[in-house]
Amino acid sequence: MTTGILKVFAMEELVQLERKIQSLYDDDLAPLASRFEFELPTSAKEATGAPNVLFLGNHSSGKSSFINYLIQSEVQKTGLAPIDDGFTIITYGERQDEFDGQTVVTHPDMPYNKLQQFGPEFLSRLRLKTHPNSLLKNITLIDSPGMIDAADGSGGRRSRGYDFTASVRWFAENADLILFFFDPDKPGTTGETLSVFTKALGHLEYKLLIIMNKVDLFSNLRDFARTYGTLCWNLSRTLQSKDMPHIYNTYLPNLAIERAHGSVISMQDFDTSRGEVVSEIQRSPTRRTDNLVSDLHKSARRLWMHTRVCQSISRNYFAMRAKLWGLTTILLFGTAALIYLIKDTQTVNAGDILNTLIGGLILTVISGSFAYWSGIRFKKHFESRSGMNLFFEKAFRKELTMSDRPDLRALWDGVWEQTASVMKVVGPEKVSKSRQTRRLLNRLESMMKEEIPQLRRSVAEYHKNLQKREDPEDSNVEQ
Ligand SMILES: Nc1nc2c(ncn2[C@@H]2O[C@H](COP(=O)(O)OP(=O)(O)O)[C@@H](O)[C@H]2O)c(=O)[nH]1
Ligand SMILES: [Mg+2]
Repeated sequence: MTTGILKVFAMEELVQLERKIQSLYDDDLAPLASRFEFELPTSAKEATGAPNVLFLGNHSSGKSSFINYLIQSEVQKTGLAPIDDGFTIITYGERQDEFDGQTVVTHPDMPYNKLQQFGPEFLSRLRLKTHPNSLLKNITLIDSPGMIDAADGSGGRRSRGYDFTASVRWFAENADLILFFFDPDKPGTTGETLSVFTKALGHLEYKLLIIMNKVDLFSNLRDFARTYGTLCWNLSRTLQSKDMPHIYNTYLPNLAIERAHGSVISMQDFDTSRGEVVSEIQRSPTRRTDNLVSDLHKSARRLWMHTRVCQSISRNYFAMRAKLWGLTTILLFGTAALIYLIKDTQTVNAGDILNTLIGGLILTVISGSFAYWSGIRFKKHFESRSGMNLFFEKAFRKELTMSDRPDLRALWDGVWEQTASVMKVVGPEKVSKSRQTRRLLNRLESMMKEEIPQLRRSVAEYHKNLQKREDPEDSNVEQ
């Protein structure tokens, strides 16, 4: 940890960066988003309060013990039997205190009123505890109930009385760091762990640390290797990212079992690993700013793609209409002009004129109906993925001909539904093409090219400086 003054100075730099991020959202993203009816994630605005560290994992994997170790106090109850069945938010307070769920979600100073959506069963198990440990001044810790093997596919809803997966998703989205605990007893994935990994943590892997805890329980290297292998195997089946995450192998020295002849495995590496986890926790304010930059980048790219596809749809729609209605108009005026020209010609009689008129009008009606039908058919594209894909390919033709661009296709995966529903409601006729819109889009592109990378560099620079300034003597936790 840094000394008091440095910490205040350091936090001030982060606050400045967060303000800058917020102003980019408000001044540049929001006006364009509202022109294109694009829903920006609200997470940037919800990110209030101290950075959050969320503890998840099997029951009795050591989550609560790790929290107690961090704040060097028995704040949370621990034990082998499942003790907690709700979430506990642990935050700074001048003295130790405890609040129930109802107070937490209705308190005007606490950023948790959205938790009401999970219902009374959830709230009756929610707690907020305050503690005077100074680590909590900058970081809020969130303990969770252990996973249970609910093989009924309800994501724990039936056995717990509330939607566990959805509540984990809420905490995970708002967390800056997620620690997922496993222990030698359960390196596998129980029904609930599987559901949490796939439904609640999808796309949040970048803030996830996997921890295999209680490694002091291994009596030999063979057991350790077998369990570690099982955990890797199970994770590779459940995690969506292709890269295997780093696994931190840790234990708590005060709880480690004493072996008569000492441990056969050297515990030194595990001590280092625990130190790394603690550093990551202490680094979570920086991580939070980094996550905010990532979120901003994600939103900017999504909005950019949505806007470009909407504009391409509108251009194609008007081009199609111009062609078909143009043809209809030419046919109509052509018929009128022909009749006007031939009406005084001696060789032409009234019957010929009538035939020309009927022929011309039939062609005009056919062309007009075709134009009308094409308009309806055009809008049918908004109802399917394959229909929308055509517009995506058109909007990004230049980029896609140069290379396959899996990054753009992956982005489109997450955007197309919103673009389709906006087009269905707003219609291609009403897409904004004003000069102001073009200016906002250019602005967005330059933000993605210059300001966002610059913000990232500032956060990295800040982190580097922080490490240099760090005073190992002034650590909160023995590592
Ligand atoms: N041997 C050993 N036991 C641990 C360790 N961490 C926690 N425990 C014990 O494991 C049990 C469950 O811990 P707890 O923190 O309640 O787990 P939680 O359900 O994940 O919150 C308790 O009896 C702890 O004393 C560890 O690193 N080594
Ligand atoms: Mg616990």
